[in-house]
Amino acid sequence: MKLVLGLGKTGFSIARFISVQNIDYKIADSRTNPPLLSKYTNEFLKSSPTLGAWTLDLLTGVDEIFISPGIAQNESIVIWAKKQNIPIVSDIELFSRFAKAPIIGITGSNGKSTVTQLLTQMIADAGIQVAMGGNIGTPALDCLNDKIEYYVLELSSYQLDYSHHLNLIAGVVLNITPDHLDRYQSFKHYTNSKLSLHQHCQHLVINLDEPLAPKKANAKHFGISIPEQADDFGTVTCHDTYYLLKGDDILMSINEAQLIGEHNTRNILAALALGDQIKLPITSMIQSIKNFKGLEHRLEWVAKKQNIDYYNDSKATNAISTITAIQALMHKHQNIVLILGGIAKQEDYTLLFKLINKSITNVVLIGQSIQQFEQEINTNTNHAKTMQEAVNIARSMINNGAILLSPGCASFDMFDNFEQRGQEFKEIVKIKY
Ligand code: UMA
Ligand code: ADP
Repeated sequence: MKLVLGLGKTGFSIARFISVQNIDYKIADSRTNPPLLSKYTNEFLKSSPTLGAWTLDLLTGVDEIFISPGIAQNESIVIWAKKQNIPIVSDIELFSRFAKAPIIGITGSNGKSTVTQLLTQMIADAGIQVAMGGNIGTPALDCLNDKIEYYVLELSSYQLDYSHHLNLIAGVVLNITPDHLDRYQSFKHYTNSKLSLHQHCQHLVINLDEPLAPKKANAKHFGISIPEQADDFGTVTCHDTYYLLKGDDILMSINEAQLIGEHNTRNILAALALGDQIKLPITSMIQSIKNFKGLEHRLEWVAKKQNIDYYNDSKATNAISTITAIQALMHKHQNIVLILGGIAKQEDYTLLFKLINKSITNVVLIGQSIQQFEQEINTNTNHAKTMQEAVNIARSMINNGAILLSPGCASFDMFDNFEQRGQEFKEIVKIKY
């Protein structure tokens, strides 16, 4: 008997998949009212999930556990199962056992979704049937389809922690900066979790600018400098413009891409290197880059109104992604008002505060982190209780330049999720201004 742990998107997709395979299972969630409970009981009339605090008897008769990524390794059920030597497996590993087409895995602290989406587009543009899933939103098992020729999966460290055997044709750890430190004993543990992806890949792509990712002789590399090897990807600057390179060959000017900022140049290089690992035609990949508009809520340009450009970077939920957004816009705009705050992560925000104090003239603080952030920021600062108030205040602070929503924090104190936070910002900008 299998035990499915968690009744969110992942648990639901596992239950649906293994019931089609006629595999005997039971399902449990430590929440008394998990988000997909009614959907589950409507679809699986004969199965009643065990809800509420974990109990040891859940493990009786269980030979394998399929676990949701949100369940941490220090949860009692995980500790008990490990003591009893019951294998604990992610939905990604289960997927990998059944997928008939090659799988590409993308992890990293930031940029995963952008690279996953861009690479998927590159594969589709090359006329190949491709499916995209994993941490990006669609559970991997929901993507399984015999017509698919490639799978592109965004993988979180949580998913990697429970994945012991993945068969990936290619993969990349984009970058490693502190995140999810509430879930890991230390940054080192988090780093190891990310780097565990390497053990699953036939062909590796390595970011030369990431000191924590060890260089490998047979990998394809990318980085901002001129590539040392003919097969690697990099850039060269000429008259203040970046050009993308494969070896010595100039591929395109970065100005022809719609994505902005050096971080996105890195994301593009990563996607190119992965695409090259599976032998996609370079010309087709270049066209895909030129057409790619980027993802909603990631440094998304919303509108220009009365000399002010509005950007929605609601997906920036940690310090480094807000730093990245500021650095990307600093080159375009002299005046930037930053809307910042929410539930601060357990990480060091010092570098962000330094950058703000040096380069940002006005900040509007929102959410639970107001007091914590206010003590560190010595530029002109205001508070707002709602997004509407935040935009109103930001608007009153400048006559030209940019208003950037890049909270650097989780959204749950004021919103359901980062999508709702970004959506509200965009609606206010579009309707009220
Ligand atoms: N939970 C319990 N008890 C349980 C099961 C879950 O309290 O028995 C809690 C978790 O602690 C967590 C929440 O419920 O706070 C959701 O966890 P889940 O594992 O049920 O989540 P799913 O709905 O299955 O969604 C998961 C990913 N969620 C997490 O990793 C927390 C989604 O990534 C992913 O899109 C989805 O599978 C499909 O693969 C979201 C995410 O926030 C976007 N990921 C993190 C990130 O990107 O930073 C890693
Ligand atoms: P993820 O899926 O890893 O969260 P996204 O592609 O959704 O990454 O981007 C999230 C945020 O991270 C963006 O708003 C952007 O500010 C920042 N970001 C994106 N790519 C990078 C990168 N390569 N390096 C640093 N920050 C990045």
